[in-house]
Amino acid sequence: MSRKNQTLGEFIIENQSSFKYTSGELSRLINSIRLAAKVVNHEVNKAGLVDIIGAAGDTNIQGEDQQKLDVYANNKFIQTMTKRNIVCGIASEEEDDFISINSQDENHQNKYVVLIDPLDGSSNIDVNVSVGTIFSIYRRVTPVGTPVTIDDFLQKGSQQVAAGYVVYGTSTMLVYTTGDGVNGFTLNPAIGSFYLSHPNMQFPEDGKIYSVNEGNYTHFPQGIKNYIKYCQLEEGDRPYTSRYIGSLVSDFHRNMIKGGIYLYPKSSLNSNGKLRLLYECNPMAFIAEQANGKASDGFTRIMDIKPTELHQRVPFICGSKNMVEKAEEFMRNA
Ligand code: AHM
Ligand code: MG
Repeated sequence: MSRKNQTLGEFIIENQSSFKYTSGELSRLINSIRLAAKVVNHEVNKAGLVDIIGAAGDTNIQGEDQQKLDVYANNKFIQTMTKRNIVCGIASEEEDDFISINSQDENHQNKYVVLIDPLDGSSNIDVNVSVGTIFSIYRRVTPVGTPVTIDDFLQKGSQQVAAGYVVYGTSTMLVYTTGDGVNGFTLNPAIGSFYLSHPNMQFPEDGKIYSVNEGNYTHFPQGIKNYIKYCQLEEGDRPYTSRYIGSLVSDFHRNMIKGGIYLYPKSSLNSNGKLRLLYECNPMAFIAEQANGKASDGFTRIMDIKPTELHQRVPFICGSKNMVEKAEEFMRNA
């Protein structure tokens, strides 16, 4: 039973038994993400002090090299999950190839692989706008005790056992699902604990917000152009409001709370859109579906797409169910 104000640590322990594979391994993994998220949060919050403590590439007063925040976040998440010896493989948006952990040790019994976008929307850091971390967890498909292979990572989103994000916003929140609904935890920075603040999060079935980079309008497919015009039309509860932060996690988070749709379509500039299937779209799609929302590439359910490469990009339409279905209708009829 979850209760408001419960800490994330308590919640993880109490809900461990409701998870169908109850070895405790997944709980340890989520715990390690929680710890790394706190450290990254601390660093992200200092970003505005760059003129005071030194920019990326500088050496700080303790003689340490200052890293770019996305590099820092990447290292921190990878280190935390590697050191605690709880995953067998990691793939990151920041790395060219996947990382196999303890591949030489045949006693290594870990079952999970993690795919992570350590700091999404990082171009927003310099202007003090929210950024996020996105993660996605699968059970390996190759035998335990052997080195992981690409097949462990190229699984359909529907195979995810957990997914979540951290939003470093006005408050820092960790939101995740293990396939049994979506819960959101807010960090109390004074104490350093995440508390259950948003139990059982749900997308409203309808919404009034659309989030898309309209600067690319002329390059969009006709179906998307028509849908955008539909959002702007004065009829019924329309026009909708346009809100686009340019930080997927924040745009998604707001739309889940208020009701809305996020679109990153393909265009004549990017033939598959911009967002990565494995690090961004699948985890957000899993969370969306667990929160009664929907995620599609315009025609196909995101989590049904069979990935063919680690850094694959796909068009992404995600949010309140009725809004996503309406956008799909425009795509079909264009
Ligand atoms: P990144 O992984 O390089 O940070 O890019 C992903 C981000 C998303 O968070 C955001 O929604 C999108 O890129 C914004 O892109 P654009 O500036 O093209 O609208
Ligand atoms: Mg990203």
